[in-house]
Amino acid sequence: MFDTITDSFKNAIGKIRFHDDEKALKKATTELKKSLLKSDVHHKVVKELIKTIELETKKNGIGKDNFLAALQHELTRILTAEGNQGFVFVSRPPTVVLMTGLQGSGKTTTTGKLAYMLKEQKKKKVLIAAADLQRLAAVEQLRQICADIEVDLIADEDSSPDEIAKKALEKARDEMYDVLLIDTAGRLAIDEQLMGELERIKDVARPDEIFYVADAMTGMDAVRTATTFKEKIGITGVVLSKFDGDSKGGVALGISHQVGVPLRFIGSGEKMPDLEVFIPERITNRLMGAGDIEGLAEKTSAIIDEKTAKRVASKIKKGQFNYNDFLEQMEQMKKLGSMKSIMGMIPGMGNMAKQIGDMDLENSSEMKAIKSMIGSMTKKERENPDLLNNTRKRRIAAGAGLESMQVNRVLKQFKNAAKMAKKMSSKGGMKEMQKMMGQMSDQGSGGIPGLPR
Ligand SMILES: Nc1nc2c(ncn2[C@@H]2O[C@H](COP(=O)(O)OP(=O)(O)OP(=O)(O)O)[C@@H](O)[C@H]2O)c(=O)[nH]1
Ligand SMILES: [Mg+2]
Repeated sequence: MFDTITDSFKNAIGKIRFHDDEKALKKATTELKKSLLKSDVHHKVVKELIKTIELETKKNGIGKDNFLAALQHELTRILTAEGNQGFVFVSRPPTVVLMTGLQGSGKTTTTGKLAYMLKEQKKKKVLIAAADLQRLAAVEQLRQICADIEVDLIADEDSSPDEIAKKALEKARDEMYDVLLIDTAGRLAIDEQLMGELERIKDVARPDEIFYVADAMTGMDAVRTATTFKEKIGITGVVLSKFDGDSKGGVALGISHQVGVPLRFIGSGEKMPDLEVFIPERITNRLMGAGDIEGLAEKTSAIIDEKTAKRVASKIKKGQFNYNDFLEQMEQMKKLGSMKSIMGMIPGMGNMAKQIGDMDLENSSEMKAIKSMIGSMTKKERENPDLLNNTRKRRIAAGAGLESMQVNRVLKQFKNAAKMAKKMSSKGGMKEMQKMMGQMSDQGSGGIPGLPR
């Protein structure tokens, strides 16, 4: 997320020294301007941003620190719009959210992602209402999503959308749900019929929030349609979906400021964990290459429980990390979402995130081979792979559809990895790790050994 923009910020910052003159400042802001425009940030937003940064830096004295401070300050200002940030719960539950947007923008997927986030990270009881009766398979799609994430659904193909909304609200109140998310039908374009339907749902559901889900890949259209929705039915938040497909990313920078409604979440993939909270200060840090430790901690703490983490750490230290632990860790990793978005949150790892790209660790051929291999092993063998003799190795290879050689290679790799992890977890191990990371980023685009690019 924001790789290109973060890079261009680095370039601009590099043009100005600790103490410098107006010419250098001009160079830096020109560079900034050029790259922001190239990233599709709206020209009016860019102009405003540059002008303020120049003024502020001059006022405080031209130099790197003041330039950075001005950039940080101005970015946060542009990213902030009046209203709530993140997900806000009302004091008397349920918090009711109406999900709106054009056809195919990602409403249903985002509804599922939000429910998943609230359930997993905030431990909330969530109800989803299927108020989309336009598209034939819409209810079925939502049913599938709800089954996957184990969230309750209220649906009834024979009722009108506003009747469903009414029933859902009653159910949510009676059964003490914390949150009710109402998924609605999309239209190809903004028309009276759609707005009428949304108005009727709004009247009965009295939502605390109305989210507009915009497809990031539609660029400036996302800004235009969000503005129309704001004027016609009054939205309180924007969610940018499919941000993973928008390599430039500039729309996210300008949209809150342009629409006058805060951007609340960003969809960064097709899977349920692929939703990021958009908090301006944190995004500014990320844009300036400082990562987002707060966001990372929030994401991981709810998913990786401390007890398991400690148990695994102690096993690693003792060199006892085995295939059962490995499978368990892989399951937990899945809940964190895409590797790329996680890497981007770690300070200094932005570059690596770019190299990893859209690699799907879970579905990579290596991971598939390892998984099917582990599947063919007995519980005892998973705990202690040294038990495997050649006959068993051949059997396992046959069971997993692999060559014996491949099985041997994976076993060896795993053993080495466990050894390495043991070493790292010892005193001074972390230092070595940092040294290694340092060397890797010095290589620039040299890539990570062993990882496909
Ligand atoms: N890559 C990517 N795909 C997404 C994201 N969000 C949604 N999609 C995909 O976009 C397509 C449409 O998503 P839906 O959630 O069905 O969209 P919708 O707005 O509910 O569509 P209608 O109900 O037909 O109006 C699906 O194939 C989703 O998997 C995202 O953040 N990233
Ligand atoms: Mg839908």
